[in-house]
Formats: sequence, structure tokens, C-alpha cells
Amino acid sequence: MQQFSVVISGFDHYDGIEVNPSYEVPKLLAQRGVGGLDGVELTISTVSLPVSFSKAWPLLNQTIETAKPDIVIATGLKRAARGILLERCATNIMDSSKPDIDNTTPRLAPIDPNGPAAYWTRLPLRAILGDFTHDSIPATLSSDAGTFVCNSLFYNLLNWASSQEKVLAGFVSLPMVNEDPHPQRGLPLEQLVQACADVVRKSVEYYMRPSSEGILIA
Ligand code: PCA
Repeated sequence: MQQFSVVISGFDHYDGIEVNPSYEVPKLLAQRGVGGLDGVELTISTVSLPVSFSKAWPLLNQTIETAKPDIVIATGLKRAARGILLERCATNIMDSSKPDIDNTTPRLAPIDPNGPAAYWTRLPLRAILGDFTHDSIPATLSSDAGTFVCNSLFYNLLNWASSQEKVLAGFVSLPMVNEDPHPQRGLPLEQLVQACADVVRKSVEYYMRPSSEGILIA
């Protein structure tokens, strides 16, 4: 049995949504487990982060130090999204017109003044999209997770991952939960859980057998 540790983070309530699907979904996934991985013993740790520029990353970092994961997947809510957004890239900018929970409103400020302009994720997005197509899960690639707390967390995560020898990290934006078929917004909860299971399964498979085919950044 090969042991794998995966951390999946979400956020506390946000944007008028009391239970943020970005936490509800990882929590359900951790309870149920991810199928289809023979010979792998998977431990999934979840954490809900405050919607705070200064506090979100330190709490995720603390969870990472405890769980010592091979794979870290951060998730967040994008209220207007139709389906899943697989984030390709984290950019070194904070720019917000609305305050975070600490009443901070950074305008055009770098996250890390000494860091690179952006990082690409190394999650196998092409392979994940292939699974989504197979499971009929609406999804697209996204070139940025905005300039609010989600992007800031993603950047800090990839900044950290760049100094690690072998950790895969990425960010998945989730739409709202909507149990009624809706042409423009939201997906049923079960479909969101299935999507996150696909992300974890494909990432573990890629971790065990890396190939350039699974990756898609451009
Ligand atoms: N979405 C926010 C932060 C918390 C969340 O779930 C964002 O898009 O930055």
C-alpha cells in the first residue's frame, strides 16, 4: 500500500452564502473517501479558512505542517460561475474593492514584493478535464482566480510549493450549490463532490506516474 496525504482547504461563509460549498464539498469527500485508487491508502485532511488576506495562508500552512501532504488542493467559491473552474495560474497581486473579514481592502498591491509575477499550477489539468468530460461535469480552465483572497491564498500556496521537493498544489473554484438544473449558475452538491474526487484521484495518479500529457497550462 502506498500512503498518500492530501490536504483540501475551503473557506468560511462568504458572499452571503452561509455554508460555503468550498468547505462543505471537501468535508463530504473526506468522509466518503475517493474511489478508484488501487494500492493507495489516502488520508484526506480538510480545513476551512477565514476570508482574510492575512490569516488564510498561515492557517493553511499550519494544516500543511501537521498533515505533511503530498498534494494540496485549495478551493473557493465563485458565486457567478456556471461550473467548475480549474485554475491554471496564481498572480502576484491583491486588488479589492470589497473588504475582507479584517476590513482590509488592498489596492494594486503585490502579495510578495520579492516573488515572481505568477506561478503555474502543476496539477494535471488536462487529465482532470478528461475525467470531468467522462462524468458530464461542466468545467472550464481559468487563467486567474481573481484578485481577492482566493488568488492570494493560491499564490502563497504555490510560493511555498516551489520550495518543496515533491508536492503538487493547485486551486479549484467551485460554483454555488444548485440542486435544480440551471443554465447559468451552480451545480448539484453530488456533482461538486464527484468533481473534487476526480481532482484528487487524477492528481494522485499523476503523482505516481508523472507525464507531460496530463499537464495543461497554456
Ligand atoms: N471566494 C473568495 C474568497 C473566499 C471564497 O470562497 C474569492 O473568490 O476570493
